[in-house]
Amino acid sequence: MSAPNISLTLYYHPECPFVHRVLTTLRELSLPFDTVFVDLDVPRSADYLAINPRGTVPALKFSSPDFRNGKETILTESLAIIYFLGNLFPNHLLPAAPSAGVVTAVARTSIFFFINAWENKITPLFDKVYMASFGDEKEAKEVEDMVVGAIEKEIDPLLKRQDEDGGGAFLGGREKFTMAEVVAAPVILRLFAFCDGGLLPRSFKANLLALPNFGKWASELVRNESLLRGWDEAGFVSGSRTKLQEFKEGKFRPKICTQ
Ligand SMILES: N[C@@H](CCC(=O)N[C@@H](CS)C(=O)NCC(=O)O)C(=O)O
Repeated sequence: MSAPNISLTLYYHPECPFVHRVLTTLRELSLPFDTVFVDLDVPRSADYLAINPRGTVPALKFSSPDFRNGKETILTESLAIIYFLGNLFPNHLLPAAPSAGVVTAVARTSIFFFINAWENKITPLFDKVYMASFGDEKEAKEVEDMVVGAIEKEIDPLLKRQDEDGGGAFLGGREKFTMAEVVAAPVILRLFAFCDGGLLPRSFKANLLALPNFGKWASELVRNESLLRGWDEAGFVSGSRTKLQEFKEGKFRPKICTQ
């Protein structure tokens, strides 16, 4: 089965890692979509709050003749949006539907387990990573130890190769991204960019890459074409450096991505 007849509009901001999950999913699935930019530096308009009362991006508007006679429907929250997209038709991000039996059920469950661990144990730490790039060396080192420790404990064991796995780089030894990679990749990309750009210690990236399973996985992950399309690493780093300078001069208060 191929992609259904559906029209998709993504409300986005280019720097947002949660939006980046949705963009990566749309590209992995080769789904056409329109975009609407949402300015996060100003209060959200009444029009946007009608779309997403939380005021956050991403939000996805869709319509299809197959659903409510083509009436427009809104989805919010990155995990809900990518889950919806991943269920539109059979694809590599989620193994085929549960009717396929125990093997497929286990495969889907391992992806769900990974996403659950990432969202509960790792995503909340990234506000601290962002703040550490504005802080001093001691603070950066503390955050490095905390994040590397959490990834080693919660994530690295989930990436250990099992007997039944394939030989590819991604979860379950797959050759292509699953939804687990889609969820984690945008913040790993940003964290590595901060380290390479001198906004966080280089040891932070080196220690993550030294983890037995996470290291190889993450180094393959950040090469994915759907993830990198339109990604302006130099612009991201220089924009962050400017904000850091403004922060040090007391002119800028960082806005924190809320969950
Ligand atoms: N849990 C949400 C988080 C979305 C989020 O925090 N987006 C940030 C941008 S990265 C945002 O819209 N911030 C604006 C605000 O909090 O006012 C998701 O997964 O979609």
